[in-house]
Amino acid sequence: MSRTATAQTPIETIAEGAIVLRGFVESSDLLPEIERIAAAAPFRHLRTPGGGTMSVAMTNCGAWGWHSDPRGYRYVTEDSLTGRPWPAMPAAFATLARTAAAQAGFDDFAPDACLINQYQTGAQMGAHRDHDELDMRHPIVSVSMGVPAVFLWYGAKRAGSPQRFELDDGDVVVWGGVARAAYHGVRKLAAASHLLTGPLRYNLTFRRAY
Ligand code: MD3
Ligand code: FE
Repeated sequence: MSRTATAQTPIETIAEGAIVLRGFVESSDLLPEIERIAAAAPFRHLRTPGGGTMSVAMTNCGAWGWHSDPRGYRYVTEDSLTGRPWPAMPAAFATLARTAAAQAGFDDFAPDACLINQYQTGAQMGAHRDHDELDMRHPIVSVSMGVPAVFLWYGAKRAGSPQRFELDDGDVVVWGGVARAAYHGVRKLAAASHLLTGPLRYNLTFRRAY
């Protein structure tokens, strides 16, 4: 693991193309926005093409929202629960994503989608790649809040035993270049309590879908 000191943020490289900005955000600034978004577009457990139901509950903000149902995975402009457009992406969210991406050398990142994942105790995300976006040259910025999780990094192939990294409250990761296409997942969330979120973990992923 390498560390590059900058004036503001220590940058860790966890894999080629993937940098972690530890404690880059104050989750108390973001959680009220998440509550506001969830009041308009509630968290829900999406169904998958394979016939299952995701253990992670999801909602979105921004022009496009990630959606899964028995027909497949795709980005949609309307929330199927409410029939309304997704809540707008707060300006502070877009600025945070742009600033974090710039730290990794991606200038002018302009996300048009923000998936909000809510993990309860025992929720997990199996190994997958994010490839529903049109232009994979754009990075993805992820923000972790609340209870820490163990992130699993498989790399170019799903096979083999993954590397593990802890993602804590306030950590931001920028995934670009060769890391953008890597397989990754999240281990079953352990029972724990965070001052601001209780037993929950939240993760924001900022993407450029179109
Ligand atoms: C690596 N979310 O929503 S964030 C997802 O913690 C997702 O909720 C996880 O994977 C979570 O798709 C992991 C870290 C992350 C996000 C996107 C990536 C890692 C990534 C895209 C490419 C490679
Ligand atoms: Fe992912």
